[in-house]
Amino acid sequence: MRIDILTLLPRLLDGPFADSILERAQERGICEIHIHNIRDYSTAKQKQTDDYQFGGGAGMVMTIQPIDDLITKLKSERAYDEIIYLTPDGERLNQRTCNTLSLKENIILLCGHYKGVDQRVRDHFITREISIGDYVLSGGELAAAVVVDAIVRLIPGVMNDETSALTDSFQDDLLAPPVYTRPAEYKGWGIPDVLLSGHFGKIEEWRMSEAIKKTRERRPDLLDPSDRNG
Ligand code: 6GU
Repeated sequence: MRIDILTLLPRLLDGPFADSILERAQERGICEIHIHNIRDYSTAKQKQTDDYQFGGGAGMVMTIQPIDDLITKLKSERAYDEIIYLTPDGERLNQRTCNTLSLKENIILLCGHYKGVDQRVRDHFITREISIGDYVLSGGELAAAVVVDAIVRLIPGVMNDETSALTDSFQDDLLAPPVYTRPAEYKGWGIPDVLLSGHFGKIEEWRMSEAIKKTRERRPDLLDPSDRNG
């Protein structure tokens, strides 16, 4: 999988892909992440990338030209499955969307800033718009990092058994049960006896019932099939 991220603030994305699972995925050649500075493609004299909005009002709008040139160049080099705009008014990201995106070959993530991009960019280039939740970030970069992390870890070969995606919260529409590790007693705080029983069937039964209990308490919406998001 190849992911191209288009941003005005490339330094914000220096850190998130350099460690752990995302680092390993790139080292293993399972995924390539390319960060592009939109400013490099501006033909304006001061390399401007934004302008005042027509009709007036506070806040700058990202202009079409540098984004068009960058996207057009990338599309001339390979076919893209999705060109995604990260925006708080997009569809809310969920595990189902992550599973779908993890199967794609090439995707572009466009990070918005200020008041966002000129609507014509959205109308003519963007195939999908994604939000990572109901709150406002100062730009799409951190959202892009979230999307990349959530999808790359699902690509076969990225995770080993220990970090298997199969037991994640949400993968089966349930929150994950509690986990414990050594020591079995710490400052008098014990752990559920069943986990020390060695009885695999009973342990699985306990985990499932804890998962259902936690989901019912915290996210009853996940248990209602009519209310599944996506
Ligand atoms: Cl994708 N962008 C911004 N700026 N804020 C957000 C978001 C995205 N998702 C939630 N809040």
